[in-house]
Amino acid sequence: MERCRRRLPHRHKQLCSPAACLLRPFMVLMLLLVDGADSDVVNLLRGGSFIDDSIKFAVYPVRDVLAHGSRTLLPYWTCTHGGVQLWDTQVYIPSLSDNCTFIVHMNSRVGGGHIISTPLYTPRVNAEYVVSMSLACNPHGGPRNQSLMVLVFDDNGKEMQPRPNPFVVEMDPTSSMQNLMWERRSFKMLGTGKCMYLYLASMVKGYYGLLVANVQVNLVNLVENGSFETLTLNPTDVFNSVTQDVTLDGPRLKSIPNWVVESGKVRLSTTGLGKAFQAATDGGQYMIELNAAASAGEISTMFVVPMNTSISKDHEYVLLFDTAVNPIQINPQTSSSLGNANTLVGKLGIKVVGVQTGKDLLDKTYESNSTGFTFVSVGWTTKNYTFKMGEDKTAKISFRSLTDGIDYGPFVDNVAVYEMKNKDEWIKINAPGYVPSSGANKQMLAVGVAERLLVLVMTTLLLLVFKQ
Ligand SMILES: *[C@@H]1O[C@H](CO)[C@@H](O)[C@H](O)[C@H]1NC(C)=O
Ligand SMILES: *[C@@H]1O[C@H](CO)[C@@H](O)[C@H](O)[C@H]1NC(C)=O
Ligand SMILES: *[C@@H]1O[C@H](CO)[C@@H](O)[C@H](O)[C@H]1NC(C)=O
Ligand SMILES: *[C@@H]1O[C@H](CO)[C@@H](O)[C@H](O)[C@H]1NC(C)=O
Ligand SMILES: *[C@@H]1O[C@H](CO)[C@@H](O)[C@H](O)[C@H]1NC(C)=O
Ligand SMILES: CC(=O)N[C@H]1CO[C@H](CO)[C@@H](O)[C@@H]1O
Repeated sequence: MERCRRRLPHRHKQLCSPAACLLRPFMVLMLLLVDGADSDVVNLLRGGSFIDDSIKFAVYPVRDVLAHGSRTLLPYWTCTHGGVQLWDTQVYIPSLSDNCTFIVHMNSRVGGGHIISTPLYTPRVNAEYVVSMSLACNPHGGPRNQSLMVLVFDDNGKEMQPRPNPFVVEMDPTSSMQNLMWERRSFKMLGTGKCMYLYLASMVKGYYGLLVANVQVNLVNLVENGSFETLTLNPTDVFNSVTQDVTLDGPRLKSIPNWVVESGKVRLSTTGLGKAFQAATDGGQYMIELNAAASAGEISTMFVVPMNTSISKDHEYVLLFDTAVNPIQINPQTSSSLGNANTLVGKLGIKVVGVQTGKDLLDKTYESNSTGFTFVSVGWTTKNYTFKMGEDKTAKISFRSLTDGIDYGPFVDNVAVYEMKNKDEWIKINAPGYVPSSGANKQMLAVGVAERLLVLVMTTLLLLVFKQ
């Protein structure tokens, strides 16, 4: 959000539609208040699960959040048209993968509702992001086929292109309150590096419509398990109960799926509150330290360019990862000439090698140090490097500590690779042409300027209320 805050006033100087000018003070205020997640790998959408612990479903497990009534209590989202309802997942059982989320019923007694998200920041310009959500038909009734339109707006109220086809869900007669038949639906969009909003509009008339849960926006990452969150440790690899880490070595070890310890030794450390170190921007539970047991280590992974994604071999790819240096250990022999015994200098070698050609596609070093950092504030930095795949369709990424003979060194977490799309080309390929799927509820969707204005003002007010 830091970047949202800096960008907005600057942008509006150059391009100022009447609505945007009016909204500017609200927008800036709102962005100052939102401290949403800013990592590339985790869900970028705040409040996508509609969770609000302050809401108690005491009487009847349906909460109206009619836009034009007094009870506009949809957490983080704003209802701008018609009405929606917030449902209790104790009564309406969510799918197993959507643990403990609230559910939004997109219709109410006044018909279909429209809701808009809080500002969403996709930091990577022209990277693909997936917008996904769980949908189910209302088990109590409604039309056989129910549809939901999802639009993406920028902060000037301009709709992002191409417009995705509406999601159409067919009623499953076996679906019930205890066993809702959820379907995961998604579409892709390009990152803009600016603030955007998701707009969900029910296209079903009447009281009964679609249920929505667990809305997510994630970067399309070509690296699998880039956050080291999935582990298959050997029974002999036990986390030390004090330091909360385990040393891994040898290419034969498959402790971290999709990763290999190429040489030396590395440490798998726990991250998060009460763990060995502060979590990286993924907020995950594990990270890798590239030194352990007096040895510099190297890890690697492979990624494949998906079919049909790269049209030109000149396309650029971006490697992202979080890094820092172990801040807790005192290593006088590696500290600077300044004589600060607490400073550890970590030097990281980063390489991407094309598998087909054997060429180095990227070869960099990055040096940083632990000055001023502690285990609860390790100074995580997200680095980005751009490279081209050329003729290669597969590549190997490796991270290596260049400081040998010591126990502690650079950290790596949250590794991601994405392709920088050519925007015009991408829009052409992905434009579905607006063809409503068979059975879609045909209803004109008009999202006027006034409505957008209302959305932003209401979002601002809601945030102010939430922050009290
Ligand atoms: C669901 O989430 C809650 C808290 O968010 C947690 O306590 C519980 O263990 C989770 N259940 C499953 C099955 O993951
Ligand atoms: C790639 O494109 C070709 C031709 O357009 C198509 O036949 C094929 O199904 C596509 N593959 C994928 C994985 O989308
Ligand atoms: C540590 O890093 C800071 C910021 O990059 C730099 O100013 C300082 O000189 C570095 N110290 C050492 C000992 O390398
Ligand atoms: C990429 O890294 C450079 C410096 O290495 C930095 O100036 C730039 O802001 C970064 N870009 C993004 C999008 O993170
Ligand atoms: C619902 O959609 C399916 C395809 O998803 C279509 O075959 C069917 O005819 C539609 N039913 C109605 C009642 O519109
Ligand atoms: C977060 C992530 O990418 N996890 C993956 C780690 O690797 C396993 C095994 O390939 C996948 O199943 C996970 O999805």
